[in-house]
Amino acid sequence: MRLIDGAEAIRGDLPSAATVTVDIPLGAGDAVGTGVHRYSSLAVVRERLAEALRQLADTDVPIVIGGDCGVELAAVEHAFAGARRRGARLGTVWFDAHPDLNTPATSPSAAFSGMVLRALLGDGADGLVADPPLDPAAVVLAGTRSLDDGEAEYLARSPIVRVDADGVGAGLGAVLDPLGFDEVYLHVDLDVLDPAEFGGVPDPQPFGVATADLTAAIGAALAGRRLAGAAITMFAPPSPEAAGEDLAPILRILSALTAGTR
Ligand SMILES: [Mn+2]
Repeated sequence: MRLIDGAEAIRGDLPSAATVTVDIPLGAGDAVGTGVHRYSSLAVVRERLAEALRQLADTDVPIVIGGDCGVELAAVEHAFAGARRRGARLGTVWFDAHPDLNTPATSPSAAFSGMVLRALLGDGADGLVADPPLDPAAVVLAGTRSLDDGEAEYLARSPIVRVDADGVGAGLGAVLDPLGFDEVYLHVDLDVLDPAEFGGVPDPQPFGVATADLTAAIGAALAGRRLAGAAITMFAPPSPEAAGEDLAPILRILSALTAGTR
């Protein structure tokens, strides 16, 4: 429920003419034997978000406001399909304290939010995986610092590029330049930020990124690369007062992202 409060708080500061609301099922949903908690609801969310994104013009750059990271399945697939149509090479930058690389078999929680990047790479429950999958060599993890065992094992044999929290800043451009992306998708889980600067997330992790460094990194990612899409996820304020305090950094992040849409 806090994630709903968070999304509503952000919506209050967005221009209504440029905002589309995607209703999600209110029921908890069922795992239907997949090992993914709330699978049936997640499948509906994916479908509804994909449909809302299909209504946009090819030149529109959607910024999806979560919700948890699970929204990224439809959001990144949409950006990837657009980049393919444009003949552009798309890179995905995952600003997140967690890599979200579990499968139903490795996940300690069965929460899809911790599996969504792996699902985008093609591994996961039928009906909740990207087809075609992303190329792992076109994925950059930025600010990741909390890995489950299965995720660490997967990363050890994956070409995914990793940038530590200390490396998230204007220097991200130097990491991205040799990778040759024409366009980028920017995933921003707010828990990439340091808890001292931002508290309103369900699973805060110490030693995170300063807001100023994150906005500098977004600017660097968008220097010479088109923004194909973005998302801001995991805003879960414990109270309306706390939501008000956390809105300032969120608006700075949104502003850095939308600078790439102009
Ligand atoms: Mn996270």
